Amino acid sequence: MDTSLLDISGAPDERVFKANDYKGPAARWCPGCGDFSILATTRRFLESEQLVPEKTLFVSGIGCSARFPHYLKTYGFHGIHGRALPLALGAKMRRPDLNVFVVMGDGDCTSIGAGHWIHGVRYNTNLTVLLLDNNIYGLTKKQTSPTTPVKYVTNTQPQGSYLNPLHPIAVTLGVANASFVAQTADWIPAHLLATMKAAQKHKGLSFIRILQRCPKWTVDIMDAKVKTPDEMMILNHENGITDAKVQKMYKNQMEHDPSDLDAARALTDMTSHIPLGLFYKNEDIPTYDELRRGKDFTTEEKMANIEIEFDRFAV
Ligand SMILES: Cc1ncc(C[n+]2csc(CCOP(=O)(O)OP(=O)(O)O)c2C)c(N)n1
Ligand code: SF4
Ligand SMILES: [Mg+2]
Repeated sequence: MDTSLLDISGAPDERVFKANDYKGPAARWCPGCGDFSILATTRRFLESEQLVPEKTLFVSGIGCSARFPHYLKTYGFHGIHGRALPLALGAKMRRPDLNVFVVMGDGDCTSIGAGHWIHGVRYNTNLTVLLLDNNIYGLTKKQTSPTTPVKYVTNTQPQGSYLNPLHPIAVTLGVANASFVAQTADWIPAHLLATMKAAQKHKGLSFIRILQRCPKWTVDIMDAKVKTPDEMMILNHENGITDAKVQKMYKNQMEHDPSDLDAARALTDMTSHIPLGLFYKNEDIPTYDELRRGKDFTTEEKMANIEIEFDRFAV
């Protein structure tokens, strides 16, 4: 580790970070991939919040989207498929001072990582989850994922996907302790940026589903949405996510109070439009860290307990 990056002096940090200061090596995604837009917006977000690079950690699993941490000059952990959340929870529990972000694809989060997704939401640890949802396993070349639309032709189900997709927002809203649940789109960077800023302010796990273009495998799914802005329904509320530019650009808007869980759940059934904005927020749910605080054993107590266990097996 480059220890010159660690400030242990306690002196105020006078550095000013520009979006380009967070720029890592050139990203290797297909031309037109929505991940580029999410990466560029993330750098703008890091600048706007002035997040200190060595205090910021991006954790991912496996997939095209999981390459994200490589392309940022912060700390990063490119983990294993479906396991980004437990890795991130471990890091955050040990180092609560870090800004922790989790980047997952729809396969990573809603398929192999589904158990961790549910319990990660329930733990409500203070971090931000970005679900980059392109409705397909991108890296492994067009395999059906749990968010692939029914009847959609893929390389694993060439006669069309058999099952109705799951709705990541509906599932998250069904988990105990869900405290911040939002939906946005990679091609509306102003909305994505406003969403990330709102998530950063939230105490607890912020879950953001980002509709993501994959021009290689699901071009028809997202292109239709990009070209039909009238399909979008912007959710407005004084406690929600607001951006004046977005409000000017999109004609369909509705008021939605993000403290209303039943209304948030009802929105996931909307078929006429795709709602974008803050579905639900609850600041009163304690984080796992808060619940645990003061209940931990000290190092000495842990050592003593281990000795007691060893003694039980002594022959
Ligand atoms: C344990 C394990 N199972 C399967 C794979 C193969 N694999 C790698 S990425 C991936 C799916 C990626 O899809 P998604 O999470 O949606 O990310 P995307 O590539 O679309 O961004 C799969 C099945 C793996 N790497 N490890
Ligand atoms: S396969 Fe799709 S998700 Fe993967 S890099 Fe290409 S466009 Fe992006
Ligand atoms: Mg995917």
